[in-house]
Amino acid sequence: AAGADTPVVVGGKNFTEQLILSSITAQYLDALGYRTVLKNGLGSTLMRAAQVSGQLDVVWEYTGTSLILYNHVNDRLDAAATYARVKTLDAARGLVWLDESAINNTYAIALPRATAGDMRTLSDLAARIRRDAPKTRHLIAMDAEFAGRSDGLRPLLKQYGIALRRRDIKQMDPGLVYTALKNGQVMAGVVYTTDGRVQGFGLQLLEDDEHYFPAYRATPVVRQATLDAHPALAAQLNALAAKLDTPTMTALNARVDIDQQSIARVAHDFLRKQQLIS
Ligand code: PBE
Repeated sequence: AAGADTPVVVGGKNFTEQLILSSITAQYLDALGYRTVLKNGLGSTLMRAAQVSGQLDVVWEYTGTSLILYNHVNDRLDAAATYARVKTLDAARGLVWLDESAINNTYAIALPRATAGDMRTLSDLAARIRRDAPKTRHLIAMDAEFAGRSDGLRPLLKQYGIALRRRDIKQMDPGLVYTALKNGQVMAGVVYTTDGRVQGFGLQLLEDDEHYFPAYRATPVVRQATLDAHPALAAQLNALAAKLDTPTMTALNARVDIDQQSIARVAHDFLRKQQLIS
């Protein structure tokens, strides 16, 4: 049975922000005296399944991801209602949404600033693709997860009336999207708005003027059984979530992807600076 000495397993996905958040969490809990195990590098669906089945105790999940991808709710709710709904729905699976951080990491379509011209919105992009000659290629880079997600590519194209050819969709590892944009190998790419390379590589984000994407607030999600075994854990993780917002997270992401510092060091420096560890 789970007890106070049972290790706390911290999960994470397979992109920079998630590697940092899971490392921060594991180092923080270690310093507080927990035994922790770190299991990151997972895709969203796998991470979710692993937590539901009890293999992961603590993860950072995004509100909109849980609403649409895991809980199959397709209504577009505001940020507060999205959080409230996933908190209620996940409670039924024994998962507790702690306090939301102020990190909103949404998807966006980006172009190199030099080639964006006067395009500012996704509607501008749709108009441009419609206007181009039928033979024009419109290569768009994205990770495989986005290409298949129910809050991802297909419904986005439908909502904006964009007709993309299958051969124009270039799937790659999440981090390679930024390289492809930087090197001009694609016209556009699907990026994460808190990624340090948006600013670092001079990318122009197109505004989601039809409000397709939900709020994606990063929040610690913990199994109820884990909270029962560790009564102080919820307050400790809430104290951590309170220190994180979009500018802070974006700066941490940039230290890894632009300044090439190690995940572990960036995580450690953050915890020290916030006086969460000594
Ligand atoms: N996101 C954007 C995705 C990847 C980055 C936070 C919406 C997710 O992990 O759910």
